[in-house]
Formats: sequence, structure tokens, C-alpha cells
Amino acid sequence: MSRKKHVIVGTAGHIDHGKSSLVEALTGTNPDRLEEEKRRGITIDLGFAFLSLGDVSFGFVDVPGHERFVRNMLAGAGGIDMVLLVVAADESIKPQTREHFDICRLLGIPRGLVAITKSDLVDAEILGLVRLEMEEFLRGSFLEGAPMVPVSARRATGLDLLKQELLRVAQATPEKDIQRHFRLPIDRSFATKGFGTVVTGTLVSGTVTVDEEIEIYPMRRRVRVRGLHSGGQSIEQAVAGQRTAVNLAGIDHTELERGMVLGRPGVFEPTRKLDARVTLLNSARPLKNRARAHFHQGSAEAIAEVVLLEGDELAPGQSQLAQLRLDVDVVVLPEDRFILRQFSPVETIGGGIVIDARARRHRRDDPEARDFLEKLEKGNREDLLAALAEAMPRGFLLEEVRARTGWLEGEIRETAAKLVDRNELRILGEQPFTMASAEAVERCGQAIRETVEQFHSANPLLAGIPKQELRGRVGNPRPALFEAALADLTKAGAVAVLAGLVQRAGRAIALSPEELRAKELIEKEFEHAGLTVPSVSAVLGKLPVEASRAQKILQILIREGTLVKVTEDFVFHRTAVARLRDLIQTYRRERGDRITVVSFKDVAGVSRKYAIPLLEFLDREHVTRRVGDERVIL
Ligand SMILES: Nc1nc2c(ncn2[C@@H]2O[C@H](COP(=O)(O)OP(=O)(O)OP(=O)(O)O)[C@@H](O)[C@H]2O)c(=O)[nH]1
Ligand SMILES: [Mg+2]
Repeated sequence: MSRKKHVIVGTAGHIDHGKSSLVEALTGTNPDRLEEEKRRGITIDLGFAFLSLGDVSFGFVDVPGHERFVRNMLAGAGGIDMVLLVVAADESIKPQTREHFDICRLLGIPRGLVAITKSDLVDAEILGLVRLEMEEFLRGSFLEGAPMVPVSARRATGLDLLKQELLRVAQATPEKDIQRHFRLPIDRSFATKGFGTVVTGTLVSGTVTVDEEIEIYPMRRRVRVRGLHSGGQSIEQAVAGQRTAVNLAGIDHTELERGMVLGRPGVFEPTRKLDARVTLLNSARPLKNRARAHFHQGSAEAIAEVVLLEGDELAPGQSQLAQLRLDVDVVVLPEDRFILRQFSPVETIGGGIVIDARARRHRRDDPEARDFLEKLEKGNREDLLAALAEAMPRGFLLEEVRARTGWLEGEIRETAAKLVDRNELRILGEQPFTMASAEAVERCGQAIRETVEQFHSANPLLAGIPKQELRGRVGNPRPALFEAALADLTKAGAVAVLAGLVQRAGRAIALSPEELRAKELIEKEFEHAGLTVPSVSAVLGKLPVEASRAQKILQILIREGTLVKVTEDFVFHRTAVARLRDLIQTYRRERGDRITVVSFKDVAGVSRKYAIPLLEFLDREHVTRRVGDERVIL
């Protein structure tokens, strides 16, 4: 069975110009489904109809023309492939003819045609005038030279020609991509008897199959597809370009609303901040930096603060890089088009194209941020991935790239491989697929080396710095990046990892058994000596190791804090020093806060030889202070 081409046609045009009547005349379905619409004779919300012509299956999205319902029109316009611009022969161009057409241009809708409706109400001369006006109006736009067909829904004239032209334009219209990620912006949600919750929308990319688990964004709830319908038929799989009704299991329809998006689990990342190129209509007033505007994308809407990145004001007809800060989460991808409407009074003022869907807050005058966006905007895939890698110096996962770019997994891997060949990127792990720029790994290695050096000089007695502590000290990169940088250094012979400790390679601090014994001997000797210590040279001279070794071991004991150096010649065990402090405090309690050298000798049980250096040591330690010949105990 040859597959039909799926094309979504959206109507556009001023109120009462005959859009819904024309859709009904073409398809046999009255798109005005609401009671209120029927009663008031106007369209309020989106209506849908289907038509099969030749090898094309059309989904019609009929929009309201009333200026108060432009936001509903926008929810439908987001998914259309071609526009059927409707203008009534008896009224010609009116405000929403212009506004709807502006919206189509801003959304980048590539093709369409014009129906001059109500042709039964005017004579040939007027019809000719309207045609001229429309040609003038469309000059220079994507609809310049597009078919323009006079029709009458009332008399059923011109419909065959219009169908022919619809088919011709549809055949030339690019089809939505079924290969890309499944994305369905919801435009309606309701409950049906026997089925339960149903949402509808235009399937803008990918495919969806019955029984599949999908995710509702931005609420991030996973549900099962119980059934699918399109054009009133039950189907097993819906593909991009189809109007699709999705019957969902495990969720109430009141929890779902227009603007939410169906997608595969874990693929998208909702965002409130996006960088974009914003364009202002010629007819709009200048847009000031940080002005608020209504933002419309897909079927979603939000309030945006527009932070201009290239000036304080955006002039009519101009475009500029900008950051949009939204009041709610949306699901957008680069190259998505959006519409901006003035905050108040509400009217369409412009639109734009998303450049970075996961933007960071950056300063307005930050040239790096601007360079980055220009790279994303103009670059090819490799440039883009390289720019992203540079922006994520801690390393990043395939999933992050996917959410930020909308690329498929295969595209990401392929692009990564090219950058690896160019030595610009490193693949750090497969499960999960982790990458970092070659430069980021290099910089991390540099930081590791510096940190290890600093650690050694601050802690000469420790073998090395624990790995986790080191990772924290070098900016907490992703474990995979840290390990890669460490492995590079190990391979290069710069550092060594022993029992979870990282040290400078070739650093030998381990003591020999002999040295260990010497260390013990020194410690014991001083511990036993209390405050009447032997001279350092006497202790070291007795050791079974050579003098320089003995000196080193003494240094180790002092750095460890086991021994306390009081003068070049006198070293005390820390327990002796602690006992001395206690004695001083007891003296203070019992005999007051003044002590002479004589009393000190008495209390400490030492001769003058020790008393003077010890008192000077206590002064330095702020235990005592010298006042004349006496000490005050502090
Ligand atoms: N004489 C004549 N009247 C028409 C024709 N098409 C529509 N009308 C009438 O024009 C009025 C508006 O038609 P709709 O089709 O509801 O117009 P619309 O553009 O859908 O209006 P909104 O959706 O509210 O913007 C209705 O009373 C129709 O009967 C036509 O070809 N000839
Ligand atoms: Mg209508």
C-alpha cells in the first residue's frame, strides 16, 4: 500500500470572511463544533476536517477570525504546512487578514493559496479589484504568485478549481519528518464515553503507536497510548503530518490542557529560558529591552520577558538576538518558530526562531554569549556540537545534547565521532554516553596537577590526596571527565593513584622498616623525657640510620604534631606540652595569674635551662605574657 502524503492546511483570514463555510464546502464537515459557535455564527476555537484528494490526505485546521480569538488561531497555526488564506470579495483586506498573514510569515509557513470567498456577492469588476489588491498585498511574500481562486460556498462555485490548486500546492509542500522525535502539541483534551481521556493535536514530527509509553510534558508524567484515531478512523500508528487523537490510559482529561506536549519518555527538557532571534513586524512599535510580551509556540503560550542582547531597543522590521524568560515551562527545540504579541493591548508584533532551548542567564553585553549563539545559529552540526561542548566544561551526556538540539541519537554519535577525529572532542564513556571537549579534559588535567602539588606542599606527610576530595577541588567535573583527565596524567607519568590517593608520580614518602623503627625510637625517647628532654642531636646520634634520614624523620614527627619544636635544640613530646599547659592552669586557679621564673621552675620541675625557652614558647602560644620579670597567665 503506497502511503499517502499528509498535509495540514490551516485557514486564515478576517472574521466572517467565509473560512468555516469554505471548509465545510470542501470537506462536508462543519468545523464549528461548539454550541456557542453555532448559535453566534462565528468560530471561537479551532475546528477540524479531513479531505482526501489524489495522493494527499489533508487535515484542515479552521481558525477563528475574531480578533479576540487570535490566541486560539495561534494554537492551530503552529502545526500547519500550508495556508488557505481567505478573503471575502465584498470586504477585501481587513485587519485580521493582515494579522493572520503576518503570523503565517513569522511562522515560516512555506506555501499556500488564496480563496476569494463570497464571489457570488460581487460583480466581475469588483472581483478583479480584490484580486489586484491581494496581489499587491502579497508581493514579496511567500504567497507572491500563489494560486488565487474565486469561490462561493453558497453557490458551490470554484470549488473544483480550488481543490485542484490545493492538491498542486500540497504536492509541492515539504512533508513533516517522521524520522525525528515524536512530538504532538496538544490542542484539545476531553473525555469520551467508553474511551476515557482523549487529546488531539497535529503530530508535528515522528510517529506514535498504540500501546507505547509516552511522556506528557512539561508535567513529565508517563502514560500509555490506549488508542489512536485520525480523520475519524481508528489507526495503529499515527505519523507526522496527521491530525491525531490519542486515547490515553491512566490520566484524567482534566489534568491535560492545550499547550502540553506528548513525546517519548525522557527526550525533551522543559525550559523557561530560551535564546532566540526575534523579529519585529514593520507595523509594530519599537520593542524596549525587557518588555513583556505574550509568547506562542506550538499550542503553548506563556508570558515572556524579552531581554535584548544586541541593543536597548528593537526597531520595527528589524531582528536581534534575545533571551526570552518565560513564566511557565515549555517544550521547544532549536529552529522552532514562535509568535510574540504585545502585552497590552494584545496584538501580534513579531516572532522569532529558537536558537538555544536551554539557555543560561548571561549578561546582555557578553560578547562570548553572542558568539556562542551566532555559532549555534549559523554553524553546521559539528560547529554546533563543538560550541555546546565548550559551553559545558564539566562534560555532558548524549541526552543533554538531544534535549537541547532535538537531534537523533545516531546524529549525535556521528557528529561526535567527527569531532573526535579532529581531536576536538573526547568520548569519556559509553554507558551513559558521555562527552567533553578535548580542551576541557586538558584543563581538568592541569587543575589536577596543580592541586596535587599544592596538596603535597601543604601535607608533606600524607601519601596523596583522596580522589573524591581532588575532584571537588578541581571544580567537580563529571566523574567520567575527571577519570579521563586522571588517566591521561597517569599514562603521561605525571601522577600516580595508590589506594584511592592521588600523588605526584615518583614521590616516595613511604618509610623503610628501619626508618619506621627509628621514628618510634625518637617518639618514645621524648615521650619518656617529659619536660627535661635530651638535646635533639643526642637523640638523633643514637639512631640506627644515617644523619640526614634521622633529620627527615624528626621533621616528619614535627609536621605530624607528635613533637613540638620549642627551640632549635629543644623538642618536646606533645603530651609533655599538654601537661605543662595543665600545670599552668592549675597554678592560676590555686595561686593567681602571676608567675615568676622561680615559681615556674618549681611547678614544671625543670631547671633554668628549660624554664626560659619554655616560658618564651608559652608567650608565643599566648598562654602567658611577659610583664617585667614576671608572667601573667592569660
Ligand atoms: N453569500 C455568501 N455568503 C457566505 C459565503 N460563505 C460564507 N458566507 C456567509 O458568511 C457568514 C460567515 O461565514 P463563516 O464561514 O462562518 O465565516 P468565518 O470566516 O468562518 O467566520 P469566523 O470563523 O467567525 O472568523 C455566514 O453567514 C455564511 O453563511 C459565500 O460564499 N457566499
Ligand atoms: Mg469560522
